[in-house]
Amino acid sequence: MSKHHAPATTHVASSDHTIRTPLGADRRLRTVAFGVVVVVVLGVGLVLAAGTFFGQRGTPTTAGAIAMRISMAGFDPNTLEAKPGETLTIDWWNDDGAMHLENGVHTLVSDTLGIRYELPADSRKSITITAPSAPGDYDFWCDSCCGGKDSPTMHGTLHVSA
Ligand SMILES: [Cu+2]
Repeated sequence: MSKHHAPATTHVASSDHTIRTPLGADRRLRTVAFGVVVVVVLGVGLVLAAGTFFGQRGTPTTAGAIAMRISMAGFDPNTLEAKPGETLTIDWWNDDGAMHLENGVHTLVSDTLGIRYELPADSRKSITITAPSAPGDYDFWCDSCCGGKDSPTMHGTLHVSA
């Protein structure tokens, strides 16, 4: 009896082995799994990218703030409108990498307006600019990249009118 039993066990084991290796099935499953991973990774990347390019620009963190981006291309928008004496809140953001920036920051500087702000790479912050009481165009600039004040690209204008 036990002599009969032993070959039966061997047979089960070997047929079990053949069931587990039908040619191609394993490989097909792996290909599908890989495809799913690729789609998920691309999807997450797209959502993150959309958040960076649309969300940051479109939704200032502070109510009533003006979203303004600083990059190698300058300030965007590069003209701000204000009434005399008005204080503007700027939701200022920067998605440049630190390696491209002097001291790792973009800056917003104006001697006339009495301001000097720094914005580290890949960040955003709320800043305020108070318009002078005299109407006119007031220049501000970034002095930490791309030629700084000497570069026409790195300037913005505060337009003050009653
Ligand atoms: Cu800059």
